[in-house]
Amino acid sequence: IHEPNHDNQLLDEVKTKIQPPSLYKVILNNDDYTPMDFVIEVLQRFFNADMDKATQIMLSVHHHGKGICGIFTAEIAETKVVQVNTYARDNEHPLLCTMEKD
Ligand code: TYC
Repeated sequence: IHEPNHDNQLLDEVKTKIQPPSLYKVILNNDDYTPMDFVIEVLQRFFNADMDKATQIMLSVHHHGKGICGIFTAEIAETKVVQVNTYARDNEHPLLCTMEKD
């Protein structure tokens, strides 16, 4: 005899165990001191933006206070944040990169 309830119970168990990873927005925050050219370089170096896209994002952050550089899984997002903040501090700029759950 076919017992669909048992099939559904198994499917529900699989669905509770297999979940796609949570995603995180990596955010650049505006400040009054970091040169625009440096922000553009960061976007090209760490987020593979071309000159046009990097300029767009930089100007959006400059005008609106924050901007999304990319959306990544947790480990990649955390790595981007550390790399950008380390690079900014090494170059003595206050540029701040953060992440938030998507
Ligand atoms: N506001 C900065 C300036 O006028 C430029 C800037 C843009 C700084 C984006 C940070 O995330 C940033 N030089």
